Amino acid sequence: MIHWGRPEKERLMKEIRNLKPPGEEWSEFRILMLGQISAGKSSFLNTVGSIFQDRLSSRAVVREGSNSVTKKFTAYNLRDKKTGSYLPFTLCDVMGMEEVDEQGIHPEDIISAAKGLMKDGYEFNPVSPLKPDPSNRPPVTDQAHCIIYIVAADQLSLLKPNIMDKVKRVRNKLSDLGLPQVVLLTKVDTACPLVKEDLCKVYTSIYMKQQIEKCSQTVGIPVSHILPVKNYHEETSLNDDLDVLILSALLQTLHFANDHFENVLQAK
Ligand SMILES: Nc1nc2c(ncn2[C@@H]2O[C@H](COP(=O)(O)OP(=O)(O)O)[C@@H](O)[C@H]2O)c(=O)[nH]1
Ligand SMILES: [Mg+2]
Repeated sequence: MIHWGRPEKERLMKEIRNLKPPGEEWSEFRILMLGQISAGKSSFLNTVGSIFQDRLSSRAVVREGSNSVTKKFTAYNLRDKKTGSYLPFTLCDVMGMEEVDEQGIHPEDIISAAKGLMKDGYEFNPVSPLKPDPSNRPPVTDQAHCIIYIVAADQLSLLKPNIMDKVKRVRNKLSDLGLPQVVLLTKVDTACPLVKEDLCKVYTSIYMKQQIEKCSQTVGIPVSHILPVKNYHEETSLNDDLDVLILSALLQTLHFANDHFENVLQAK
């Protein structure tokens, strides 16, 4: 049974603000966001920020058009209005992936970012990836604990084969690092008119179910790791049901990150 509305939103917010990674070394979950440009990475970050600020907030630049605006590695810490403190996770935004090899984030840079080798503010160069210093052993706290692929639900059939090849290549390496991976399927409103009318139909719409299965096959990630969301994009105020959908996806992602911590701790 799925719950919607204000009480569920508050329950999810409480659960998220009280999360803490297991073990002594870590104080927060570090989540790396990847995706084709315009998939809604920056919008997702702003939506999460808005929910915890209780007002529309726009930390990352969202832009129309085809070129990636995000050119720097940026780790965002979001503040919780209720407690005044930072939330227990960091969302890392990177340059978008593009079809052409000389454009968009270089696959090697994705791996460097996941390993914690990239400094905040690092400027991406699509033709020349970061050359990590082999002696550099970044602290575990700088490493990513979960990867989010942001995929636009209305563009599933437009996912470029070359981008999918890049994703498969990095996916294998990220899996070798033991990192859990999820897909945030954004723009469910544009993909399905029924959902646009009533967001609560997102889990019951047959069309959405098919899209989730299609996404699972295309990206090679199990259906249980594909989380549908809608970001704020043209709204003028917050909406409880939209917030529930976003917070559910975020909480699920943080649970997967927590599982990763448990694996790392056990392997010690
Ligand atoms: N309808 C709708 N539009 C969205 C959603 N998420 C993002 N957008 C729009 O998609 C465009 C690209 O979003 P952006 O966050 O800049 O994508 P990025 O390149 O991945 O960072 C912008 O025009 C957003 O307003 C969504 O869930 N629904
Ligand atoms: Mg962006």
